[in-house]
Amino acid sequence: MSQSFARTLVTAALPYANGPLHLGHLAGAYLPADVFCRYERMCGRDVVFICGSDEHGVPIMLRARAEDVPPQVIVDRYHAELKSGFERFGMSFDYYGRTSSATHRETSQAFFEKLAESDTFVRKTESQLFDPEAGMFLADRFVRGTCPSAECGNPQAYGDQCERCGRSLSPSELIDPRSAITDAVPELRETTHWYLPLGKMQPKLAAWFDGHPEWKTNVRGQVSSWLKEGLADRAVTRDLGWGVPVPRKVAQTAGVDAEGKVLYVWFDAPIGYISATREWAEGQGDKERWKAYWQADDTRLIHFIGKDNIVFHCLVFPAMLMAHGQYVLPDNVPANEFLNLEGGKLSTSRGWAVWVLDFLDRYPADYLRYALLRILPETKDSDFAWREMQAHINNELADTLGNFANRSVTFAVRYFDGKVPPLLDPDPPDQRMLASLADYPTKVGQLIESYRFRDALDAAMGLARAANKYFNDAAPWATRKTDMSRCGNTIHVSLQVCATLGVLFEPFLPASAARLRAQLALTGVRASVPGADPGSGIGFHDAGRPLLAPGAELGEPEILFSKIEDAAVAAELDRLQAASRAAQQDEAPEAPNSPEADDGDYAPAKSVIAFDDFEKLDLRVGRVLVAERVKKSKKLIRCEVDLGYERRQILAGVAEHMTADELSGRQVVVVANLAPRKMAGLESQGMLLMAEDRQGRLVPVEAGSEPGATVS
Ligand code: B3M
Ligand code: ZN
Repeated sequence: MSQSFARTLVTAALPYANGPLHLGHLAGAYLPADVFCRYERMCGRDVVFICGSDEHGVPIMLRARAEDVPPQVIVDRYHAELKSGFERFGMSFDYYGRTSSATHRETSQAFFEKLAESDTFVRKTESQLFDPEAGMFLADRFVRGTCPSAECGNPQAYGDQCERCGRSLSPSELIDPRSAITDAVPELRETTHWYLPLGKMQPKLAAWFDGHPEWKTNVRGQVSSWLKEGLADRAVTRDLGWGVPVPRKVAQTAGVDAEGKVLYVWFDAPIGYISATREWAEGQGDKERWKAYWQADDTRLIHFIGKDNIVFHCLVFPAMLMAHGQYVLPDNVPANEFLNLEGGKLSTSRGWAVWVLDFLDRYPADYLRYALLRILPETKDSDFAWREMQAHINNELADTLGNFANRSVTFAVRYFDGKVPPLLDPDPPDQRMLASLADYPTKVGQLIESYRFRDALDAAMGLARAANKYFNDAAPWATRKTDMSRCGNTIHVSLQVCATLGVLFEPFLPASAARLRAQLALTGVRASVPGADPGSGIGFHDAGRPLLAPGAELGEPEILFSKIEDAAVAAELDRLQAASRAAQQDEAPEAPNSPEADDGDYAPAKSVIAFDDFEKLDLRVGRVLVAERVKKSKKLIRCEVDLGYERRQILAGVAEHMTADELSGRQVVVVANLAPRKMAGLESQGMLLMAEDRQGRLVPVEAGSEPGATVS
């Protein structure tokens, strides 16, 4: 299918410049996009890979307020950090831009103007929440209140979304709203905004979407349900002091005061893909070149994103592009689901995350690439666990791929003078192994082109597995003593397999593939990074034929992958627990003056008890296996807790403080000998220890060790 396109533009979601990269980012959008682009380049196709920092939006403003610095300081810091994280991880972007650039401002203003001129928008004047103390309208996360959903009732819902039940909200829907800046009770004031009338545009969008039955099931499912619910008009401007200003010309024509009005971040951010492509073209010395990638019919546009961005990339941005009229629409939006961590939801504020730069301080990028590719959340959420990652690296990368390469090259160096032995009158297994090489590039390539990166990696690993078996069956260590020419054939074939692996693995593990090729002295493989000459060199699909000439000199053998020790895994788990504890203690305040950040009084100390009294408690480490809200109760979460020696049902009164998902997977401290109690008609067989802070927030007391361990 891809061959019918003259060029491909690939984008990966623009990360918000308000925090560092974690594994969830990579597993969602960036790693699959990188594998895809490297593969395309190796196929000699014209591909441009675009990304950049998303530098607008309320969370960035809140962070700036919390640190008492201008937002530009925040985005400068995180833009630099994101950029270097991506570089060290080995992302092969053609260009990494940022949405605070002048080109971006100009591009998004021109886009907005064009839509205004073609009467795409509707304007509405409505009452919105206004903070009289701060003197500003409270958009999105600047306001908090109680979630209007009766089942949820989260007292800390944001103006744009309730993070507990996932419902998207507008600030005026919140019950008892408070300003996140001053805690003032907001007033209603009239203000005018521009809306994208998605309701009106729905038939056209739906028809276009129906033309893409090939999209991933998870993506189609979400889009269908949005369409089924019916699209609502969306405001694309905000009253905020940070963002791309609403163009004066448009405001004037409409008779609206443009002062203090900016484009909504989700309006300008996707246009960031376009402005970054423009900046890329300029850097290439051909200012107009971006147009071919955005405006020519024979361009294929692909957006790699995480599932929380689906509606924007499959409906809102396409609607904008349609309304503009001069742009191509996305050909595919291969969104991934979420990555969890050690059974719990990833959370920056709770410190439950593995940071990319941290990881790369201790392990090579290819370990991370392999471990994540192996478990990409392609069809459903998946879980990153250190122990599993250790097993994947040790058993698969080191024992299968690395070991095969090492055996082959070392053997040739020792017994064949460091050269590729000739193939002389090969046996059927040699012939079969060699002939099978032809299938791999096609098989792996087709899987990559259908966005099945897990399967693609597994297919490539399949060759290493088959090759190990071939090597073992051929037993060159034995034939070396009895039949040197048969032994030579085995090594010849094995080295050809290594060469194929050295090309096949380039999109997945670029650094290791290069090291493997160096051991084979295999040169001339087309680069998978920008700037490769598409017409020259050994391409991806050339990997199916023998690439090494008999008699060719090899390089130095080296160990490709060293194993991860148990102690290293234990240290990582400790590190994670410690970071999570630290984060709970001084939960990164999102706004300094918010009620949350106000220090209350510490609870008074209790009177002294005898040691014997303490000894009566049977405290145990437990792992929350299942956690679910108890219907009709505001507070209770029903947990099934693994105590090692048995499984208990325990009710925890924390539903106002965390979601069931957040509780699930945690290792907690349980009072195991508390008499059973009935709550909401259910029996609670014990109690989870909770820490309550000065604002009355509860968090479970977390524990290391193993379920059933005693706490004393
Ligand atoms: N910055 C949201 C996110 O990082 C947003 C993506 C923009 S893509 C145009 O998840
Ligand atoms: Zn809610």
